[in-house]
Amino acid sequence: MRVQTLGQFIIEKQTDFPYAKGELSRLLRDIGIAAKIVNREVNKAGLVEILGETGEVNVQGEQVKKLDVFANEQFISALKAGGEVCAIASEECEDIIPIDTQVSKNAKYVVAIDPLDGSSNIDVNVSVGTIFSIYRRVSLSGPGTLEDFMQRGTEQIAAGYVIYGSSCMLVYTTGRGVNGFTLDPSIGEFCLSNPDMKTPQTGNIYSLNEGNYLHFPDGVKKYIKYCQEEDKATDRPYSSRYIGSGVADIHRNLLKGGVYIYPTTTKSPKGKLRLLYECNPLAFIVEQAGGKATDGKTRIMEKNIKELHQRTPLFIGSTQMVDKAMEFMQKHEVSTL
Ligand code: AHM
Ligand code: MG
Repeated sequence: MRVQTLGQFIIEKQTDFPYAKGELSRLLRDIGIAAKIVNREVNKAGLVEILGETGEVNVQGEQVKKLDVFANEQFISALKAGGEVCAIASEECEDIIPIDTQVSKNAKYVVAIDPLDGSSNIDVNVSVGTIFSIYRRVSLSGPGTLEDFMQRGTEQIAAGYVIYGSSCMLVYTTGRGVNGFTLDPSIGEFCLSNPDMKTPQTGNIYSLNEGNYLHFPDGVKKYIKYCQEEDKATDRPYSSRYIGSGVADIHRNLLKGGVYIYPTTTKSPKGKLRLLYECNPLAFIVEQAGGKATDGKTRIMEKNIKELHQRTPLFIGSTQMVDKAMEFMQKHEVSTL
């Protein structure tokens, strides 16, 4: 079988965008390169202390960094050096990072990124991820502005995630289906492994942090009970699977069918996850794979965005399962959304 690398695939797909001059392709390539570097560090995370003690990670005289800080710096510097973006928004940074370099003078795009999602899993050898979202700028020239990021999810030009798991995968969409690439460490390239990914319309996995049960809206509580009921026709009870690493949970559900829910809780009345660089890109991918993403009421990608780090509840996954959960939300609405 012919192996197709991410680079080759991107070049072939460039003809899908006759008006584009290759900037988006280069931008995706830059993200792929940063992802490989982050993957290298994630893979040796367990050695950090040992290597740190002997000073070996500090050959460049650098301090041993926490992985999320490292990932943030890698993506920012890859995007800055690539010259295709005029601003970056990151979960790690309070404000946007406007880019004002000679190479980015004519940059058309902005990138919103969660450099290392699933941070509670970093130190325990469990999958973490990166999520990214690309928009065309709305400001006219110069460094990008906050306004460039205040666009609805439906305006995304491309979105993707990287999962640093038992293997490293990059999954992305430009609005023409979803393709997945697995890193072949022997050649150091992402190779097309999951072309035109489609998610099942239904499944038997539900993923949410049940520890928060008492703080969930009634609709979610009732839906959980529905998932646990015995019913042959719908293959219930469903399995409960929750890694606590959004990319990993949603990636698994994308492949196998399932629903991931992060609802409002009394502790987080607006939900926990961020609209711009977590929910919108994941929603774009899942929708492109034939699934659905809402906040329990409204389609995620149609939500208005007013703040960079805006939170939202999230119901995402197989269409029929999201619809069912929303049915429960509507029936037991007390309106916390
Ligand atoms: P993070 O960006 O601080 O890592 O938070 C996002 C993560 C998701 O990956 C995950 O699904 C969720 O938060 C887990 O939250 P909780 O520990 O509250 O269940
Ligand atoms: Mg995150």
